[in-house]
Amino acid sequence: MGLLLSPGPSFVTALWAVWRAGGVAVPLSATHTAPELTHALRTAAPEATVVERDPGAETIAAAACGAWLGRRIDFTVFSRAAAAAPTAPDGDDAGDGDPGAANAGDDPAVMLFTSGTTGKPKGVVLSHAGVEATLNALHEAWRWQKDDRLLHALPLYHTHGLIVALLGALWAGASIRFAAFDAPATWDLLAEASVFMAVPTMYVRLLEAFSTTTQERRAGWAAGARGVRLFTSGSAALPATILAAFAEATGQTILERYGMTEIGMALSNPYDGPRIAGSVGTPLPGVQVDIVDDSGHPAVDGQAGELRVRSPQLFVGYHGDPTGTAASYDDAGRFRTGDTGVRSTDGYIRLLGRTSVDILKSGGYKLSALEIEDILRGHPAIADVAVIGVPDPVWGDCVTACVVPRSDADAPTLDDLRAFAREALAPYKLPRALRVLAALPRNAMGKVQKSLLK
Ligand code: MCA
Ligand code: AMP
Repeated sequence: MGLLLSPGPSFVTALWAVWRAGGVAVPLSATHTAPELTHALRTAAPEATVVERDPGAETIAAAACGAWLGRRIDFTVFSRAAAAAPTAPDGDDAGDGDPGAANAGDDPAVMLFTSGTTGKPKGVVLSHAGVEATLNALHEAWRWQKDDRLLHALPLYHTHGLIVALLGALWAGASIRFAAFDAPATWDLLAEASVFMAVPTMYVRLLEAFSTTTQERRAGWAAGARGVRLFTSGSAALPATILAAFAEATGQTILERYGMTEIGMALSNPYDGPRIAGSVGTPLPGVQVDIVDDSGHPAVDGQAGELRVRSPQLFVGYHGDPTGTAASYDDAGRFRTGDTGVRSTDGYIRLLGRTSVDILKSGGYKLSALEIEDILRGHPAIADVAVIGVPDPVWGDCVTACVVPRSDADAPTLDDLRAFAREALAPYKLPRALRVLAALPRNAMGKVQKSLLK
């Protein structure tokens, strides 16, 4: 069942209904274009999609539905009045009802789309048992409590917002305040929260707002943040400068952790004990993280290699792609993350980057350079194109299009490219920078040498 609903009680109600009915939830995003949504719907083939009565969501769903082989999608509308309902049931009532049809264990629970190195996003299927393993690991490691109050500002169609934050809180019977991220408003709301989870870009934005507001407001925000028991960061590298600046502003040391849609959460700095800047900590309970050198041998402490993971949290597979699923594991049955890291003698792991230059992270969203190139290549003034991620203090990677124009006189501008690609790509995938070149550097095999471009 597709869920095209913005974060809030309607989403939670629909998610629970799908699970109680024994279905698989496929959270979708209204920020995605009709072609992107069509790809997700075509891949997941849900029997129906729950759509909010919101002009944006309805229009986009209608476009995707129409383009999608005529398969019928039921538009079930949830009233905004449901927003008044509490998000977490009272502890004593939580077990009410017959779990009869509900699935569990190895049954698929959710399909989340994530970008890969081969172009269009892949549907990652997670089981109830896998999700439960993530929740149990984090519940213990981060000391979730029933009286926690989570300030939720993340999108719900990815692991971070859906599983780590939303389900993490509900698993503990805690309560949730949904509020779309907006730096000043988020600062104000922190005064009522005990837990806040974010991607690094959000902390950058919070600090920008902090440094540009009045002294009085700054004091109020700092006091509010001091009452929060846990700030976490993940989905992309948290710069050490941001960790330090946030600690100076609020007295709070952000807890950084590492995960991936396919593997759930693997590494975390400790709740008690030193949270080390630039480090993603040690394996969570039940998780094995090996670091393997280029020839497949275990790396020694201090030696860089690829992170390989064995964990009860691992995904069921890429939907409809058994070959891709099998290829994502090594011979020892460990998931190949594509992330490079190094373990120091104290057991903490630092991430050094990704093995593929074609995977970018912008504001915590994973992007495929190839997916963006495929669209830009259709621009009539472009003869050749390569997309790279250039390090950026706000976004992590700045999506940069390196373009060879068909003629100098006709070279496209950044605005042209963005306007052209906007039809097909979500706003966060659009290029933010443009370099016009006479030719792209290629090796003897004709492959673009992206490291040279960078
Ligand atoms: C928004 N824009 C972006 C991004 N977000 N551009 C590039 N990268 C982005 N991530 C665009 C907007 O469309 C807009 O474009 C312009 O930037 C300014 O928008 P603004 O309002 O300033 O941004 P925002 O809407 O506040 O969004 C920033 C954000 C958002 C809140 C940081 O990107 C976000 O929610 N990121 C979270 C991603 C996430 O949940 N990732 C988890 C993946 P224009 O000017 O054209 O209108 S799960 C994962 O990674 C694993 C499992 C893990 O470990 O967690
Ligand atoms: P996704 O495919 O959207 O689930 O993104 C997973 C990827 O996000 C990982 O493979 C890492 O490259 C990256 N990631 C997650 N957490 C961190 C972190 N704390 N530091 C650096 N990269 C991270």
